[in-house]
Amino acid sequence: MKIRRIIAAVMALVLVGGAYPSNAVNTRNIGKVYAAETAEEKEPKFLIEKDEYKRLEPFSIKVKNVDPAIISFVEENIEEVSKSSDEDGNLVFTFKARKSGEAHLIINYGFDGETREQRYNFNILDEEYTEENTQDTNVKGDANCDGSVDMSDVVLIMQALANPNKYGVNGTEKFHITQQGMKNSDVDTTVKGVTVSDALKIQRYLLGAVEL
Ligand SMILES: [Ca+2]
Repeated sequence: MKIRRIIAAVMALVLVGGAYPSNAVNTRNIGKVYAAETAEEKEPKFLIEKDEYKRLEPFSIKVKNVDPAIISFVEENIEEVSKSSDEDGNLVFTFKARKSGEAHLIINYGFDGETREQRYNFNILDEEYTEENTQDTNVKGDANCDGSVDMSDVVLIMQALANPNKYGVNGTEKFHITQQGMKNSDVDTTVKGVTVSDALKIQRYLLGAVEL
């Protein structure tokens, strides 16, 4: 009886000892691989197409695995214009740069209980208006260089005078006045340079009161 019990105990030990450790190893290995894949899958990802854009050309940054509620941006010469998401589950933030030169973006986000940041530098190129404007016409009063004289020329002159940062020769707005436009606008020869009197003279011309 005693011997049988000892044999049974030894058999049990062998069975348990043989089977248990290999099972444990298998489980641990599978667990490790699984955990590693999942961790990488869940890492925040930032996708940027290129780091050089033209001024006012919209560009997007795709963000994956970041809670949209805990993401914020520090923007320098850059502004967020829209936020959406694509079919792959990425958050898509669209930006625009105001001026040519350097632009910087710092993305602050929360992950794994800590605050992280991701920095990007962009090179913003000047938009090439010259190509469109090579057909610049030498028409008196044609401030916007579209080949004809109408109220929009008067409006552009007034805008360029009132807000040169936006509508002056080096203005930030897409349809700012050009060098040629300034030359065309200078229709009142009694006053030097482009002034309100040029805008008024063009208005009088449109009414048929004067020649340019
Ligand atoms: Ca015009």
